Amino acid sequence: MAESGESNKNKLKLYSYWRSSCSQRVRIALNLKGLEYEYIPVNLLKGEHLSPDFLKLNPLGYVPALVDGEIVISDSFAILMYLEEKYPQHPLLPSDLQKKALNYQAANVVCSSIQPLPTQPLQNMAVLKYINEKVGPDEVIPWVQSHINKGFAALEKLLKDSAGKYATGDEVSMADLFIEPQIHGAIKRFNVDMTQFPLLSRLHEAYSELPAFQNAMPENQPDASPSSVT
Ligand SMILES: N[C@@H](CCC(=O)N[C@@H](CS)C(=O)NCC(=O)O)C(=O)O
Repeated sequence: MAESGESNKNKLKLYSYWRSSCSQRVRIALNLKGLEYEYIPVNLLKGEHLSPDFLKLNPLGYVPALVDGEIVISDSFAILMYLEEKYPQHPLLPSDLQKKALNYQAANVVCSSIQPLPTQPLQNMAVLKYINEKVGPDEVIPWVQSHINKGFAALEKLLKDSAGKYATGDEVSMADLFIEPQIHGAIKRFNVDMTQFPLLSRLHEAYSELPAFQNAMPENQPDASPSSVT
């Protein structure tokens, strides 16, 4: 059904790239909260994130960016915190302070310790390109794997006493939104041996059964290009 101009204007807009893990975690949150959004693809391989129009949304030139009316937010953590306050349905943070802190910690293990190294497909493309050219193409995968392994080993220890069905209990929470896209990239792109990580493997299995996670998967996005090599 065609939408009226007015309802389209009010709809959330997500600037996303199918394979971006940062975009994936926001897609999961939008799905969990039952928020409809317009998906606006930004092709990183074509450099669309560096276009003058996109740089107006995020001067750093990274996806994702969320537009909610007049409000523009361009960092996945900030977007999740914003969504959590503005759309409190399906809370992403437990009220228990210790569990809440654990969620922040797990999220930051992924986005500050693992990801910037860079260990995500298309994360810090310039750094991957630099390693490829200056150190050698055969070094990229082992180097990335070693950093993912270190972060995953830390997550296994961090979550061992709190995990239930999901990372910090029996409800999906923010930690899960960071963990799943990282595991997905580790398996699909970097051939990480997940048998070393039984807890994360179990969580990955549990996420695969949830529609909010399934619909957010890279391969289920409108701009997905399965033939793409990066
Ligand atoms: N801290 C940012 C990082 C965003 C980010 O690194 N996005 C990647 C995709 S996952 C990107 O746009 N990379 C483009 C590039 O490296 O040029 C967030 O969490 O949103």
